[in-house]
Amino acid sequence: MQHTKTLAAIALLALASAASAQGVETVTPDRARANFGRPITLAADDVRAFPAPPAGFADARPGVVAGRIEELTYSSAVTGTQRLASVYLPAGYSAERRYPVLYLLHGIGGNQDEWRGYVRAPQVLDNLIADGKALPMIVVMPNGRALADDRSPPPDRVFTAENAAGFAKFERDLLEFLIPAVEAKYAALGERRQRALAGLSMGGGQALNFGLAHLDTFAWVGGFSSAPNTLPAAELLPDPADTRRQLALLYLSCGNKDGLINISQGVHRALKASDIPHVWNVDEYGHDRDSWAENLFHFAQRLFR
Ligand code: FER
Repeated sequence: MQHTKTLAAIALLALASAASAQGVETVTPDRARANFGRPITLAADDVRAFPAPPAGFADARPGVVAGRIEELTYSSAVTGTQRLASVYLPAGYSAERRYPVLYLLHGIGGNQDEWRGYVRAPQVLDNLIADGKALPMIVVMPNGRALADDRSPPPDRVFTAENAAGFAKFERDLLEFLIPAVEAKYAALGERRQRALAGLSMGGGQALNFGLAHLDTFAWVGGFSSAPNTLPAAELLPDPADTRRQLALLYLSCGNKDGLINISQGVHRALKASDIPHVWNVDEYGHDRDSWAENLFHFAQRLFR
């Protein structure tokens, strides 16, 4: 028994040092609990950037034509499997036109259904597009866990190194397999100014890590309540002048009751120190869909302008 424990401790240490070589901490259930429970210290500029959306902004509204959701299947050499993504096509979608594309990434326990189900992204977009406040766009909601078994894990396996590793492996899946599949099947504009990458929590960390590393692919990047998989600022911003030149929009948000807010605060402060223009929106929510639906509302209106 003692031996097993020692081996387990050695394995954990090895994993932890491998992860810290990449600058991010290995997730364990205890660490995640501690991270969510971190003390919150708010600075003077940790405030809302925009007024709250109107009541009902995330509800289906009578008279508003809804977009439709399709399931996209694509094959990935990263996982060696056929993978699924949910794709939102705006009302009136026509292959005679071409649309910008927002890639929207879920959290550590979620999958391709989290944004459309739990967060209500389609209703938010339907209303914004109907009101002329957002441009008609395609929204791709993939499964960001690039593992052969990419099902949402049972609760006791969510905060494991294996699950977190799938989120890092998604970088290549996204760039080499998902984006080409989307652009082959849909009437997508295939230019960096017409591609956005955003996500919530684990997906927020992915969006910052992958988006800022591939500004040749994405000009618009958003991290909502980004998780500890977010790379340290020095790795996110190795060349601030180049980041400043290429970014159309960098959008950061977090709730002021979210124990992970220190991650976003760190990115915001580094951006400020490097004079990189960005949106910093701190609302009154915790780590939950109220914050994510509202921030999608604010972010989507500013895209592709
Ligand atoms: C962690 C705490 C939370 C962590 C990830 C999360 C990688 C992700 C939460 C989410 O996606 O909701 O320590 O480490």
